[in-house]
Amino acid sequence: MKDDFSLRMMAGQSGRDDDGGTGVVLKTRPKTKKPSLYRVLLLNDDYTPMEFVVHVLERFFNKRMEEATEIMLHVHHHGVGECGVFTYEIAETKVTQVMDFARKHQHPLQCVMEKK
Ligand code: TYC
Repeated sequence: MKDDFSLRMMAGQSGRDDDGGTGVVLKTRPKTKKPSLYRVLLLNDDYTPMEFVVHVLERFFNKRMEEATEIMLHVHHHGVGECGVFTYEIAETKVTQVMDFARKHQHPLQCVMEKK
């Protein structure tokens, strides 16, 4: 197993003068790459009660009643709406939690995720 120092050297992250000899020292930094983000969306349907959707937004997306109601009405009128933006694993967990909760209450509510 390579140690952190060896891995940094192999990745060109020595922190030494790297500019090819002009005398200007530009330090290289270990790369920290931002995770991809995913929107979690609710889809409209004709049967799920509005109050249930508001409750889902409060319970799983930490929305206050006012914002939850706005999002629910947006979905009701436009067919789809954003509940939040998360990293892959969190988004996947939210989708599973909402789908399990809707199924348990026998509502056809659909929740999906899409890459930003
Ligand atoms: N259209 C539903 C109704 O009239 C309400 C609803 C809103 C359902 C948002 C799903 O994601 C949804 N009862």
